[in-house]
Amino acid sequence: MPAADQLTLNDEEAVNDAKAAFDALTDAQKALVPQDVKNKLDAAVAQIAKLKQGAEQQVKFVDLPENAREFSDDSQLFNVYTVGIYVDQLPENLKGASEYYLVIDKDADNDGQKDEIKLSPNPFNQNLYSAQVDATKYTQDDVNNALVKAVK
Ligand SMILES: [Ca+2]
Repeated sequence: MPAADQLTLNDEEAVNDAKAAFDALTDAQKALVPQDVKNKLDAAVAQIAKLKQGAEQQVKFVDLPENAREFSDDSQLFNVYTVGIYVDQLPENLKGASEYYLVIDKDADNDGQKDEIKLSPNPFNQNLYSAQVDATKYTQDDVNNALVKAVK
């Protein structure tokens, strides 16, 4: 097993197996396991949890529950899509953030980074965060496949 800071989510199964094997030991057997091995296992378990949390804080827009997202194609009239998320309907790990962004896998502004569009709280409904996405730069698929990023 690699050191904790070298772990990736590909190591999740190996870490879980190691943890399960350790947990299956009797207390007497556990006492015989050197402390540095226990520390390494604890660090690995914590690191995997951290990696998972990081990964889960970004969910594809289209993968959000249906009542947590709103998409309105206003491209005919205004050349925009209106995109919204309902915070109280989001998966637990996305709730309670101070800022939400739509991360689109395109670089229309040519800054070398994926484009991030900030979703702003609606002044009349704090539960709704929304943005108008430029339909001349992005397709509906771009929006559906965009990641909703929560910044705590
Ligand atoms: Ca960009």
